[in-house]
Amino acid sequence: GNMRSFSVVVLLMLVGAVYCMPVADVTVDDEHFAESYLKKFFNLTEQKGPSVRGRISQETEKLSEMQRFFGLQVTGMLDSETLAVMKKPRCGVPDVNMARFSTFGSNFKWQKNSLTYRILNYTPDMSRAEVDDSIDKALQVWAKVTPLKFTKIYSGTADIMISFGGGEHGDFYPFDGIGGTLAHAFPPGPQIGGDAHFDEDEYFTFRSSRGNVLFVVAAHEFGHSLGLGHSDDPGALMYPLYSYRNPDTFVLPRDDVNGIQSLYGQNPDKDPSVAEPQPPTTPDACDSNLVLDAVANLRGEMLFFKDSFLWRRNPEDFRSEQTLITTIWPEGPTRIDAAYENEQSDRLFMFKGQKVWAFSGYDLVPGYPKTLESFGLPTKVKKVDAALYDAKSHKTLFFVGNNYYSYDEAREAMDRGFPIRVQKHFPQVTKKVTAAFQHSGFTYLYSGTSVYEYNLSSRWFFRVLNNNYFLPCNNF
Ligand SMILES: *[C@@H]1O[C@H](CO)[C@@H](O)[C@H](O)[C@H]1NC(C)=O
Ligand SMILES: *[C@@H]1O[C@H](CO)[C@@H](O)[C@H](O)[C@H]1NC(C)=O
Ligand SMILES: [Ca+2]
Ligand SMILES: [Zn+2]
Ligand SMILES: [Zn+2]
Repeated sequence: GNMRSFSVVVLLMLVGAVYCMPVADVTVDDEHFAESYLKKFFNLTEQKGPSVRGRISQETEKLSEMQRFFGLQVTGMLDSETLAVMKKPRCGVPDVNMARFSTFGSNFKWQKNSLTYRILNYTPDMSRAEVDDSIDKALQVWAKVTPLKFTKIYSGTADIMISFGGGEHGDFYPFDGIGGTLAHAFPPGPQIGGDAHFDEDEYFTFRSSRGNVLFVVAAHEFGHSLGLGHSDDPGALMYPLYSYRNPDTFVLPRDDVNGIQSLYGQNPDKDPSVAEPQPPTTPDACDSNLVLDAVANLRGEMLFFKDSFLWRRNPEDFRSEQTLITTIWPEGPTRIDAAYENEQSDRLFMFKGQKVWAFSGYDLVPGYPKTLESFGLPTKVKKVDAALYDAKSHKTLFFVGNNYYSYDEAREAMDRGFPIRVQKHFPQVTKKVTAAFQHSGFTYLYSGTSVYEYNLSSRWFFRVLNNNYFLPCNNF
């Protein structure tokens, strides 16, 4: 039959949920949950007949596919890390055939550049004006980089019909109540094709990070309405998991621009004299010129920060998971200067300019962000380049230009006799310290792409390493 009959409905959706911090055991309920997840998003099919072995091998295969897609360790087994990713809020559209950007093929693109849209009903979570503005901005995200134009209509059938509804809402894809799926949309085509549905059991917001920003969810769904599938690039708008993004500064990432332009081409009306912000790209751990913004520990994991992203790595296994900082800390800063964990107080500090954020787990500690002065750093310090918590002495070292300061965590005051020139105590480091952390009792000072290994108490220098010593390049 014709692809457009939607015998295989390629539904796309965004999902939201809890990030993994503590590790929990996998229960029977979790196994059922995982099975329905794989059916919904990875085309796990109901196996007919009594072959239990066939069923198990298909589940293992689909689970491995899911783990590969999300950059998890590929075990084919349901572990707590995999389960935590399954429980994140996401889009309802399946993740089959995923790569960097994906499309449904040229059969699933609009054959015209002028499209209409209509908002059928409104969510009570926001004012009507906020909904109108969010929807309009979300469509403009795509219009900016393509020849597509969107016109709003108030009656009749539009190409893209937009509605809010909970549970069973008129198609064969009922929503699942609060959590899980946030929305779904249908690829280009007649009737339901192009339409976008939002789960009314979710809480949508205009720009608050406490709730699901409607602009972000809608911009993602409209990607599907225009013919894009999901992307496995964790920075892409078309990544299937929801992350908070600031609507006021959002720029469509490079992977999504490449995807939509592969279907529709560029915007011919773009004025080349107007400087537009460049589409952001996702940092690559395999880039030999990568200079990290900050490195820190968090509850036994290693965190490597770069731009709006971080990689998390459990030191026991040599692979890392990349995610947007705002996926974990919606209230956190991006493009940070430095970070460290105080293991005793179980707090993670992030520095950007003269501001400091403190997090306890996922939560911003009340009273933050504060200023650098709250640590007793002189006002002339405009930013710190790196911060390091020494587990032995409970002192935190702040690297600022060619100098460093020592902060006594117990006294909550700067130590006397500082700043000291970095060169005096760490003569091997000839350029600015750009990041720092400790691991297994050793101290690591990053300077550009090099990592200097020391024993801090004896100031004994061991060796120079490179970024990939701790941050694995997974593109084997
Ligand atoms: C899902 O799997 C079935 C059989 O396992 C296959 O026939 C079908 O094409 C698959 N669908 C997609 C969208 O990959
Ligand atoms: C660092 O040096 C101190 C003093 O010489 C020593 O006691 C300690 O074991 C060393 N630490 C490491 C990790 O080698
Ligand atoms: Ca839901
Ligand atoms: Zn989606
Ligand atoms: Zn629907």
